[in-house]
Amino acid sequence: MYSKSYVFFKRCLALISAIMLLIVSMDERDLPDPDGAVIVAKQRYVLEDRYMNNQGVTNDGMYYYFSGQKNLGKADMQTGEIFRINTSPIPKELKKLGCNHIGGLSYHNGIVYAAIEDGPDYLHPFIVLYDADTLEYTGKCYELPQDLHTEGVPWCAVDADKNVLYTAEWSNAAVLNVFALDDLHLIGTIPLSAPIDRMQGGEMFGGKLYLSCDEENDLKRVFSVDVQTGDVRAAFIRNIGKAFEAEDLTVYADTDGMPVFCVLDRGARRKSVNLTKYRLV
Ligand SMILES: [Ca+2]
Repeated sequence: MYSKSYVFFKRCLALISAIMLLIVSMDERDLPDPDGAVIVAKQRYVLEDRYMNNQGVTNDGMYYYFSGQKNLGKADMQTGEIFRINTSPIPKELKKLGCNHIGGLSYHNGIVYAAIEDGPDYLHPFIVLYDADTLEYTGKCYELPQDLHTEGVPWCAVDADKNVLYTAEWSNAAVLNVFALDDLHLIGTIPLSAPIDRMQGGEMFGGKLYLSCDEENDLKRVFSVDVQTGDVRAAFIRNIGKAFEAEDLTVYADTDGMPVFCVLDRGARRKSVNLTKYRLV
């Protein structure tokens, strides 16, 4: 049996949460529509939930995996509810090196690949592997070449078809870095047809790498990269405004096999974290 005070506390929390969700939805009511895509759903996270998922997102078709700066979370894709968290996932040996920030995530074959960096020094970029079931550290982590990640490693994306993982410089990246998925050794680089700035996260779908970029304008476009040729295109324009900070994205196939893009943003004045779902038009 729960005590009366606990029940009262939970009811107060639910009420505050409902009020916050109302305020946030009012703040966002005048946002313009996206170009090249339509919004099909939006999940808003407020109060303590927004600390669990303000950096990274990936999915396995059934669950979302989220990162905050210092934690991991797992949520049901049907409800969006976060039901499992790991509040101390950064391995001790990485903390000793100054690693303090979990960025973008990418799921493959029961493993969540996490980009972890050591700001503001950015001397030790790592990819750390977590058990997707438990969110616990698997004991496997790989330090990446620092000269290819001079501003840290804000994201990573697994390409299961090619058995590789991609990263890039955060600012004005001219190439994608390509690592073997088995042991994360550097295979090479893919020159991009145009530099991409402020990349916050990515995911593969249909042979293309899709990237969420925190552009310093109101567009906040999602770009696609053909990983065969390095050809860069704007996939769609989100039009969410400078007040939002674009974070990682993930993609899944709908019942017709078409992509659904789920993009994380920190909302205006960071009152919420939004997971917005888009379909291409
Ligand atoms: Ca991702």
